[in-house]
Order: sequence, then C-alpha cells, then structure tokens
Amino acid sequence: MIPKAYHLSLFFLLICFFFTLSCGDGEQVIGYGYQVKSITKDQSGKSLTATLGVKNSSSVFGPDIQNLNLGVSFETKDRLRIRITDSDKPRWEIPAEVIPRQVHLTHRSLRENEVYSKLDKTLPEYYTLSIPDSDLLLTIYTTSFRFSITRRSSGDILFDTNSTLVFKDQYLQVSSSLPADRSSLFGLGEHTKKTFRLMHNQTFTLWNADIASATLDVNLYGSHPFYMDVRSPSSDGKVRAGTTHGVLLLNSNGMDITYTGSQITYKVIGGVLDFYFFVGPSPTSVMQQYTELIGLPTPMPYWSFGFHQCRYGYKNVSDLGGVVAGYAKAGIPLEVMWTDIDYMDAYKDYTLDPINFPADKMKNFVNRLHQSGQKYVIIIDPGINVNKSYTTFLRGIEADVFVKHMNGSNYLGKVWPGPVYFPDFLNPNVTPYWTHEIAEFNKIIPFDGLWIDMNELSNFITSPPSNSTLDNPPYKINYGGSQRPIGDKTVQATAIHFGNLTEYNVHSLYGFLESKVTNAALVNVTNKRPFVLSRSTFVGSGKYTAHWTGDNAATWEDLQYSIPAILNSGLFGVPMVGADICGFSGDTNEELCRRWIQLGAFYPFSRDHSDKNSARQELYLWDSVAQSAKKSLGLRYQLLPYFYTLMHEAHIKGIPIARPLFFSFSEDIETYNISSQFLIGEAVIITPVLTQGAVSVDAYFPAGTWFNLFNLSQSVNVTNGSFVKLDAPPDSSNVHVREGTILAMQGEGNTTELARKTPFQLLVAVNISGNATGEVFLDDGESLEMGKDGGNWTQVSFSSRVLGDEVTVKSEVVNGKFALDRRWIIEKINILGLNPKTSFKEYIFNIEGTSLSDDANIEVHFETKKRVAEVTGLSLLIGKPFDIKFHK
Ligand code: MIG
Repeated sequence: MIPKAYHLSLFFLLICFFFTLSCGDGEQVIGYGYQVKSITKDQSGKSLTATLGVKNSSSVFGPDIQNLNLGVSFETKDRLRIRITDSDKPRWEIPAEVIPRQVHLTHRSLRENEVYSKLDKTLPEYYTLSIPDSDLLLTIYTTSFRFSITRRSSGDILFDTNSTLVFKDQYLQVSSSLPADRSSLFGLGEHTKKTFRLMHNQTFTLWNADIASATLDVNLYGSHPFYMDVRSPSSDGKVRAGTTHGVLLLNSNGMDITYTGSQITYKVIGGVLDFYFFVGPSPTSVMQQYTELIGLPTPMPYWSFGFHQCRYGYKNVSDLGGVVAGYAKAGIPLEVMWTDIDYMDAYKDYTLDPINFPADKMKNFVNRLHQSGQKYVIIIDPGINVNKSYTTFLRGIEADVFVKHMNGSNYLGKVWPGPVYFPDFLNPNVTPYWTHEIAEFNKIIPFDGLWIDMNELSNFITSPPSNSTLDNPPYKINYGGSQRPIGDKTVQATAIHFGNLTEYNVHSLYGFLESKVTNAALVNVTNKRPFVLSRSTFVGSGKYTAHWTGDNAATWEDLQYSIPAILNSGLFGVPMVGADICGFSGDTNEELCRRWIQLGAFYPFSRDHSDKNSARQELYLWDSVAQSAKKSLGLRYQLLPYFYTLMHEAHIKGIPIARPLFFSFSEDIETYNISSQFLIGEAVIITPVLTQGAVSVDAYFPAGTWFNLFNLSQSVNVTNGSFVKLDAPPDSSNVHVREGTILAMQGEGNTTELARKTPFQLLVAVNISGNATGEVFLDDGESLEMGKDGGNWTQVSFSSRVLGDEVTVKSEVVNGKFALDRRWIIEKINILGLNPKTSFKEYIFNIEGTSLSDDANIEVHFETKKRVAEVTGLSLLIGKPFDIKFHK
C-alpha cells in the first residue's frame, strides 16, 4: 500500500506539473509577468521606451499594475539606465535634490518615432540596443518580458532578468541570474559582515534602523542598494580576471535582496525599478562612474585626518581636560576632542548642562584646544524636546518644520530628552531654522564639526500603527532579522513630510537629508570646509558627510568586522569612515585595545569611542597601548600628506581612501576573498593582527616586493600572490608599501598643524624595472573647495628611475605657488629596492640637477643591510620642479 504522506506528495507533484508556475518552491504565485506591447526608439539611438502589459493577474501582495513603461537610456557611454514605472500614474521616486539625474524620456514624447507597436506584426521576439562607443548591450525579450545586459567585448552576460517581473503598488520583484562560479559581489549595505565579499545564500535587508553594528547580517543605519560584480575569467578565456561592473537600484523603499550565488532577487515594497549599470571595466572606473551619478565625496578638512578621542559618559569639563592632558603627557597625538550627549542640559540639542558643562568653562576649554592647534566636535540628535521653555523648540514650532502625523499634528517621538518632535529635513524652512540654531550655539562654544547621531530615525517608542497598508505592507521585509514591523522604534510609515511625502517612501533618506542641511549650515556659519559625521546614510551621502560604523562591541570579532565595514563605506562613496577604536560597547582590554589602535590608526577616520557603561579606554591608560599608539599614529601622521592626497583623489574621482586589495590587483582572483587586510590608496597594505594571543599573522601579498614602512629592512617578495607569515609581536603591526611607489611623507607631530610644519621626505620604492611614481596634493586643508579653479593648491608628481648605476628623481609641479609660499622642502630621499645584484659601491653618488642648491650638507648614505640609499641634507622646494641625478 502507498503510505498516505507519499500519496499526498505525489498528488502535489502532479498539480505542480500542470501548474508549473505556481509550485517553483512551494510558494504562491505572486505574478505572471508582462509582455511587451510596443517599443519606441528615439532618434539619437541612445534610448528607447516600451510599454508592457500584464500577462495574467495575481493578487498576492496586492493587484498587479496593468501597464508599465520601460525606459532605457545610455546616459553616458559607461552608464545604462533602465527604469520601469506605472504607465498610468506617477509613483514615488527619489527627488532630484537627493540625486540629481537626467529626466527620462517618456513614451508619449516619442510617439512619432515609434518603431514597433502591438498592431505591428513585426514586433520581434527580442530587440537590442547599443551605442557605438559603449561596451554595454541591452536585449529586451518581448513575449515574456525580460532583459539582459551583455558586455560586448567579451560576450559576458552581466545581468539577466531570468524570472517573472512583479510590479504591484507595494511589491516589486525582479531577479537576475549570475554565474555563481565567476561572479564575486561586494556592496549592498549597510550590514556588518564577516567577509567583504558577499556570501551566497543570504538576504540583505535595506531599511535604515538604529540597530547596533555589533549585530551581524541585519539592516543597519544606512541603505545602499549598490553592488560591484568582479568577474573571474571564463573558460573560453574571453573574460579577463577582474573585469568589473556596478549595479545600482535607485530606490529608497524598504527591500530584501536575496543572493544565492547564481541569482540575485530584489523584493522592494515601493517606488519604481530604476536600475543603473556601470560598465567599469575596473573597480576604480566603476567608482568613477558611480560617483559621477550619485555625487563625489565631499572634501574633508586636513585636521579630520588627525586622531580623535570620544566617549559617551564624560562627566564634566575637567574630565574632558584630563583626557586632553593625558594624551599630551603620554605624547600620543590628539587632534580632536569630542563630547557625546553628556554635555547637554537634559539632552536638549543646543544647550549646555549648567552644572557639569557650564558655558564659561566650556568656552575656555575649547579656546585652549584651539590655542594648541586642536579641535572640538559635539554631538547633535535630531529629536527636539517638546518643552515650552526651550527656545529651540519654540522656534521650531514657529517655523513649523517638524514631521507630522497623518492628521497634521506634529509627530511625537521619544528619545534622550523625553518627548520630541523631529525636524523634517525635506522642509525648505528647516535649513534656516537649523542654521540659526547651529550659529547661535557656535557663538557659545566654537565647535569645529558636528556629529549627527540617531538619524535613522531612531525613536524609543513605537506609536500605534494605523490600519493603512503603509504601516502594514503586504510583504514584510526582514527588518532586524525578525520581520519587525517597519514602524518599529522609528516613525510610522504614515507620518507625513513636507510636500505630503510619506515616511514609507522617505524613511531611509532622513540621515542623508540631515547631513545635507547640517553641512550647508556649517558652511554658512564657519565659512570653512565642514566636518559632519553621520550615522545614517543613503546613496550619495558622501557628498556631505563622513561616517562611522556605529555601535560595535569591544570584541575580537568586531575588530575584524570593521574591515569589511570600512571597505563597504568606501564602495558606497563615503570614503571618510572609521569604526570605534577599542570597541564601543562592553569593556575592552589592553591587548584588544592595543591591536585595535594598530589597525585603527589606518582607518581613514580614526577615533576612539566607547559606551557609558563600559570601562574607560583612552589610549594612554595602558603603557603598552600608549606605546603602540605612538608608533602607529606616528606612522599615520608621517603619512598624512598621503591620506590627504587620497582624499583629493576621492573627491575628484570617487575612489575610496581605504580600498580592498582587488582595487589594485583585480587580476589576482585570490584578492576577492581577503577581508582581513586592506590598502590605503593604491599600494600601502595594512595587515593587522585580529586574533587574541597571536604574535604572527598570515598575510596575503599580491605579486611584487613590499617594503615594511615601520622597518625598511623587512621586505616581502613574492613572484605570485601568496600568503606569507609575518612576525607581529605585541607592540607591532605590519604596514607595507609596494615597489614602484613614491610616498611624500612628513614628520610626526602631536597635531596635524605641527606635523605640517615639518620637512618632507620622499620614500622611493623602485620596482623591478627601476621605476617609481607618486603624487602629493597640498592646500590649506580648510578652504571650502579642494583643488578647484583658482589654484590655491599645489599638486606634484614625482617619478624616479634607476638605470645601471644612475638614479634620477624628478618632480613635475602644477600650481607651485601655494607650496612655495609655505616654503615646504624635501629634506631627505630614501631609495629602496636598488638592484641587489649591483654592489652599493657602484652608486657613488654625485648629485647634479635642476633646482638643486649647492648645499654642502647633502650626504648620501648606504644602509647596506637594508639596501636603502638615504640622501639627506637636501632642501628641494616642493613647489619648484626638479630633476636630479645621482651617479658615479
Ligand atoms: O542611544 O549618544 O551610536 O556612538 O555614544 C544611543 C550616545 C545613542 C548611539 C551612538 C553612540 C553614542 C550614543 N548614541
């Protein structure tokens, strides 16, 4: 006899056979897809539109939208946009003030040029679009609508919407197949992940939330529906290793993105499908193309590359003073002192606790910081305390700038100060309001930058949801890993923003908009390059703000997770990023804190921060931590011109400061899997210790010779990319520079101001063929613009060449005046990587060349063991081109 269970499954199997669509994975049919009804191509040949009609209706997650418009456009030769909207009525789309973008051609305006229509029997099975100089080719399949994007030069299929398109009011779904064995994805954040490369079989939820970054794999503070796809070679050899493209789904609604390895599926609860494909073909060119659309990262002031100290729980002004003194006494660089919400009067923005942080003492404290070349940054939360005797509140009411309930009353939340209203950063009147509050408070304490927290929005209470489907959407995104209601601990989706926009649509833009308004306010108040640090971000936030990775924990795991987190931020166009050094929550310990500063000294944004309930963790509290801090921060400060030059590169090209290895070595497929090391710029590799008790580290080195920057004698030389065991005794970490690089470095200093007064040295690491190049960008570090017309900046390209027993080092200068006015000189040149086969005696240097003064102090010195030639006593002016030669 057939057992009953078997019987039943056989029965279902048969059903599934007849209704294949409905039984794919045992779920209900959520849509039957669309067919193309007409295709219209515009005259330029760069864009087309099509109309789509639903094939069969399904009611799961709401009724299908019957008619869709498909708009396709080569916006540049490197960027293809594909936008799918409702033909019959407008839907929510991200406003142009967030991401300015091209107005898409509509179907109607193209009617005259129509090439195919549903009455026209010639509507082909598929239709392709390409433009002559682009490597992207689009194919649209008509009877059962889908599209694919191919890289023309290799035939590689980059994106292919293999399954049914679903388009409902509150549920949009589209998938692409991916070659699981050849595709490595990076991005789709913000999440804390063990690896930088996205692992298969995961769901990435995007919905900005105040969830501690110590939590793995759930939606965190920011939303970035962008990924980079790095391809491994194809078996036919047509696809080169490291060929990269990028994909953005420009949509601010909550979404789940599931990734199996062979398929990526977007499940979005609103808006439109607005895809952008960036052709690459390298990781850096994808960044250029991506930031060209979303906006280039804002320049950061020079001082922000110094070391920052913060803590939640500083008790009073003398506590702050003690910390500053502690750093000075220990001789550890301290650039910026921070204060968390503790300074406020009952946690009200723009107020001071009159007992512990009184205005007169605070003013003195900040003035003293400024006198010693240091800076001061304070926190501001969005929630404004509902309190009739609080002037910031009264002015907010007067200006009528708060987020509203559906019924028009101000939306009531609860955060640190108790009951609050939230400024609506979409309201144009909020800018003068916010600017005024910042200006007035800056008169009381002249802070140098603003830290904006809790802007996801974070709310300690959840107001009751209405019975609108906005508050209860039919599809539940995996908020918090447990399908929390989307209004949980934030603002309900039915809340109203300026212009009658719903929280449902604009929720994840809040932090972005606050960054934008706060940045503009700081410009207005200080007329200097602003420094804003925001917890919440969205696509394009890098235009306005720096970012830190939020509430990590003082654990070894979180130390390691900080690397994928900062690399992600760079990929999202927010290059100024760091994690809380030594860990935020929980008690850190000496060893962890020591290893953390050894790593954190090389985060683009380097700040020690901790929770109120945790043990103190200023770097001077343990001798061994202080020792390591001096060493690591010492090297960071020597590299400040390099960091700053990378900031400039980020600002003009969008390429991150901290980069994954594959950005420089994309042909080495092993680099795609590295999550425990990263690069600063093109060729400085950071290899931290990430495990307790370790005194060595297995480091991956792409092919070449790498010189240890702490100790020029220890070099690593690998013919092919390999893992190398490096010593890492407790007081040391590993930082190497690759052959072929010239670094313009300065001396150490306890502040960036002091470090900037020291002479330069060039570290020239020649490669196997005897060449090296490098660059430095210099300006005053605080003007609003960085490297724009006007020329109040200097850029120098250095190159070096070793030929036989002759070494040349030369510089080419753009806008020399700025550097010449500062009288910066290069005092020393260290040349590494001289041919080991040549006896050092052969480099008996005579020095000659342009711009070389007859300085009797010049000496050439060989460190035979280190194989370093050291030329000292130089005084080469940085703004003046030189071409010098050392020879027999
Ligand atoms: O509810 O201001 O991520 O850095 O110290 C916590 C207090 C609010 C969260 C931030 C953290 C900050 C803390 N804030």
